[in-house]
Formats: sequence, C-alpha cells, structure tokens
Amino acid sequence: MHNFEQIVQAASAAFAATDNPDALEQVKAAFLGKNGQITDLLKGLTKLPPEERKTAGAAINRAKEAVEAELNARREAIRQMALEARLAEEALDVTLPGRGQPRGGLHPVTRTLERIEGLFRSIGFDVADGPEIEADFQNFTALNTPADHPARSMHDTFYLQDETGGVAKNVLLRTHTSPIQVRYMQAHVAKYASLATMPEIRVIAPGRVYRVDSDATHSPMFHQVEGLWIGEAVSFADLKGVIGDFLRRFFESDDLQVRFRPSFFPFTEPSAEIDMAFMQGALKGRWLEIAGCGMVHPNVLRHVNIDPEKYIGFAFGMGPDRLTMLRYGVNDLRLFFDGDLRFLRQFV
Ligand code: 2NM
Repeated sequence: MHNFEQIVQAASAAFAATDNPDALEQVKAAFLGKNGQITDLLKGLTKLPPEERKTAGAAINRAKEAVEAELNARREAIRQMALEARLAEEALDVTLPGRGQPRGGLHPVTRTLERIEGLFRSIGFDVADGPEIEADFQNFTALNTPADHPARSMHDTFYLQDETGGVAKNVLLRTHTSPIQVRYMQAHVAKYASLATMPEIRVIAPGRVYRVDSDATHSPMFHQVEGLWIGEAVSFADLKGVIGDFLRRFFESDDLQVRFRPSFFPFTEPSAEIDMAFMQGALKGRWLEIAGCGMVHPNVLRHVNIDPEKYIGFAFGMGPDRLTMLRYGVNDLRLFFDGDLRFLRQFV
C-alpha cells in the first residue's frame, strides 16, 4: 500500500515538472506505458498467491486511476497555460485609435487639365488622347518639320533604343501633343471618306510630353494642351475669340488683356505667340507668354489627306503647368513633379 502511494506521488511530481504535451506523454510512459511502474505491478499480480490477488489488484487499480487522474489534471493545466500564453501574445488593444482612411486628391496640374477640358467641351470641342511613344511621322513629318530641324536632334528629343541597343530613329517620346491631333485628323478623314463634305474638326489634345531639358522652369516631362478647329471658313478672328474667351473663363476675370505677337512654327502659317496680362493682383500689367498658335499650315493638312483648298483652320498649344503656376501663384515648376505631399496637399 505504502509503495502505491509513493508511485502516485512520484507520478504527480513528474507530471508537474513538465510544461508541454510532448514531455508529459514521455513521462506518462514511465508509469502507464508497456514497461511503466503501474504496468509492472499489474504483471506482478500473477506471482502472488491467489487469495491475495483480489485486494492487491484492486489497490493497484486505484493507484492506476489516481495516476490517470493526475495525468488528466496536468494535461488540462498545460492546455490552459498554453491558451493563456497565446491570449497574452495575441492581445489586441481595442482602445488604440484607428489608422484612418486619408482622402486622396487630384494633382494641381490634373485639376487644371480637367478645368481646361470642361471649358473647351462647353464650346463643342472633343477631348482626344494618344500614345506617349510616337512615330517620327506623326510627331514631326506630318507637322511640316523638316529632317534637319533642330527639334529632331538627340539633344532635344528622347529617342527609344532598337533591338541592338542603337537609336531607333523612328520611335520617340512625343515632344508635343500635336501627334494626337494628327491621328485625330487621320481617323476623322477615314471615318467621313464617303462624304462630299466632312464635319468640322474641333478637338483639344491634353497630355504629357517629353523634351531633353531640365532647370527651374523646364522639366524633361511636362504637359501640353493643344487645340484644333478645322472647317470651311475658320478664321484667325475665330482663334482670337476662342482664346480670349478661354483665358477670361479660366482665370475668372473679365478684364484680362490678350495680345497676339507674330512668331514662327513649322506647322502654322501665319503663326503667333499669345501674351496675356492681369489688370489686378501681384502680376498686374505684366505681359506673360501663355501659348503659341496659328493657322494650320497647308502641308500639315496635305499630310493627313485634307484638301487645303477646301478646309482651313487654326491650332494652338499651351502649357497647363505654367497656367497652374499662374493660377495658384507657384514660382518653381519642379515643385509639381517632386512628389512632396506637404506641397501637393495644399491644392486638395
Ligand atoms: C502650338 C502652336 C501652334 C499645333 C498645330 C497642330 C496641328 F496638329 F494641328 F498641326 N496642333 N497644335 C500648334 C500650333 C501648337 O504649340 C505652341
């Protein structure tokens, strides 16, 4: 009897010394396994005289049940410890403030582009876009820009590489959005080929353009919006009306001054620079160069199969980056493209 009590106490102490299920099962084997102490006692019963077996057997079984009860208690205690450790480790502090969902906003130049698009849509212009990687024909040739024009040099234009790593002469990053207009005119002509007279073309082409140029007022990537109106009787007077109206609506000012200065572009003849001056505010009375324009050169129309004897029109190009600087009073173009949220957030 005394011996059985000791075994139960030894088992209890051995179980208590374990702190994980695997170790506990190992220790269990020493008492209840095939060669465990309790199992050995049961095997020993056969050596006892028959009259002693019953009481001894009952006592061993009580000891066995006691060891099993200790084992189960320890199993449960280990399970509880593991659960508590896991709960402590995975604890959530539900009192922490949330991460929030900060609201995004449009880039100031994007806002300018949307504003320009809205104003031109309101007077019947379509808005078109096209590829930023362009072909030589749409970017230069169709725009009456001769092969030896400096704009075509590698100093001014980003050319792409061909398969051998050399310069692909025909593939470049568009240097203006005029190729959008060239493609638009080509598609328009194809669409209305069966008609004796095609409908007018009224379209603006906003987008990113690329030139080899970088300083406080030039970024190698910048934006342009070009406009085009082609019909049977579209005049320079229409051009002046459209531009003057646009600028007054864009800057929300009825007393803007606008002037046209003679200039040159390969794709227009005659050509002009457009200047404007505010009549009040910090820039009051200062003439600001704002856009270029002109009557579309007959050669441009010929390149897209439009008869210059029948159709005539104007085109213009302006820089929405600069318009954004003027509208918001920003003096360094690079701020728009550095991606500093402290700057950009001011416009949301
Ligand atoms: C400008 C100035 C003058 C222009 C010409 C064309 C096209 F495709 F119709 F020929 N699009 N834009 C143009 C004309 C652009 O930017 C200063």
